Amino acid sequence: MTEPPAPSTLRSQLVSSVERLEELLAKLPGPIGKEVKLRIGELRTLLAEQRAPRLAVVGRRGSGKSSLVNAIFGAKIAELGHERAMTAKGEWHTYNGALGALDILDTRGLQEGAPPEGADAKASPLESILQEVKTKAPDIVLFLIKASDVDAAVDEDLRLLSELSKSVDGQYRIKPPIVAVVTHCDEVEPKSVRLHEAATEDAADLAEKTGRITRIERLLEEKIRAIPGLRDQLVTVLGISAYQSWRADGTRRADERWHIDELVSFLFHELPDQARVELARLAQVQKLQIDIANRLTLLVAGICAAVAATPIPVADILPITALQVSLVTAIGHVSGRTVTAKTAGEFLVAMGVNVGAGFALRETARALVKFVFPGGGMYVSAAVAYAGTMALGRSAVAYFIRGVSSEDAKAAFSSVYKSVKRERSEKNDHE
Ligand SMILES: Nc1nc2c(ncn2[C@@H]2O[C@H](COP(=O)(O)OP(=O)(O)O)[C@@H](O)[C@H]2O)c(=O)[nH]1
Ligand SMILES: [Mg+2]
Repeated sequence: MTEPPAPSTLRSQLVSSVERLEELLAKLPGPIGKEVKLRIGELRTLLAEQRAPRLAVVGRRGSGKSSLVNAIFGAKIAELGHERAMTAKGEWHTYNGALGALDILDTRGLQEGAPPEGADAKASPLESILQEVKTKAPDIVLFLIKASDVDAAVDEDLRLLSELSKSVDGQYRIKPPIVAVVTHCDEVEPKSVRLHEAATEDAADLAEKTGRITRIERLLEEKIRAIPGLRDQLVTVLGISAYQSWRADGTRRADERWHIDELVSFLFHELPDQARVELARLAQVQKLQIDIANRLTLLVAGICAAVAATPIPVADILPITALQVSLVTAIGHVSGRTVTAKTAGEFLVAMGVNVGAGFALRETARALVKFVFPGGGMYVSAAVAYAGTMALGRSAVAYFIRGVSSEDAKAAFSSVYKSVKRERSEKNDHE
């Protein structure tokens, strides 16, 4: 068995496939080249320029900042501060999970008692945070507050939020989106009602609890919208539970998370493209992974169709096939799996390309030309290239993200191929 390649190796494979595309682009004439160029630009941003999402997290000690990081990863990545403030300094820290990384600016609360160990006693919390904003701009500012604190004075917390936002605007000329998070919602009355097991709870009790949570969300929203500097940046106010508990041996004892996927979806939509693949992958939110995979599929299918419409010899069609292999690799990557070009080639074989054991990718690519481009002549119609790529993308989503069997993925391939091809041909007949 060979070791799976490191994420950085996979990333560089994605980068080189985008670069190969750019070389191919140089061979395409006029107007087609321009459209393809736009699509490649998008692919480059999504795949080749990937980076960790940068989140500034504002909230008092104990509001659940570290827990939220763990809730997004679904694993114990950040240390919880049960007794003392664990967060030493308000500074950027990269949390690395098995499937990706988050860049977190974890602030310490403004009204801390004893400064945490290692904290710079001279710099005020606000100063140290503003200092960190100079090194990197956050993509999103998260404001965390316990459900039971929303009623009390939150002015100090909102002042910090305001200063942080002003500082980002002043330095980068961007007003960062703000996502307000009401934490510890599981502890809202009636306490015994379990949000994470809502289906088995008494409906009236559950409604009472969620009703209370909604009122807390609205109250916080009013307070934030009352501040002119924050009003327009507020994306949403969302109640969550981030509670997870681990035993000393590292195994998880309890998972009482609630609304974390919803929160991750809000973050996803506010992030720049460069950071979206990373979030969808590390947070394992299927819907977002499918969103990205479908977008990649459309982009690559469009490029393949444009290339097929250009009269170029079959030798140049091979790079298209390599691109389709890259599409499968990229979809595998988004799903959180390690999919090399070889594995992707094997997937294509499983989709119906019959080659002998011990094939080289190059052989697969040749076989594919016949398969994806039935008839396999010198020229391939745009409709066929488009339908083949769409079918590959959809079957890769079914297999790698939804986790269906390879038989079902193959069935998806055939049905998508047929229907897209029919649509495309009809469309062309009417043009
Ligand atoms: N019940 C409940 N406890 C939480 C939640 N979020 C955090 N906690 C607990 O609150 C305490 C402080 O959390 P922590 O993440 O360290 O807060 P931080 O100081 O803001 O980083 C820990 O004991 C957590 O287990 C939540 O949503 N529900
Ligand atoms: Mg903490």
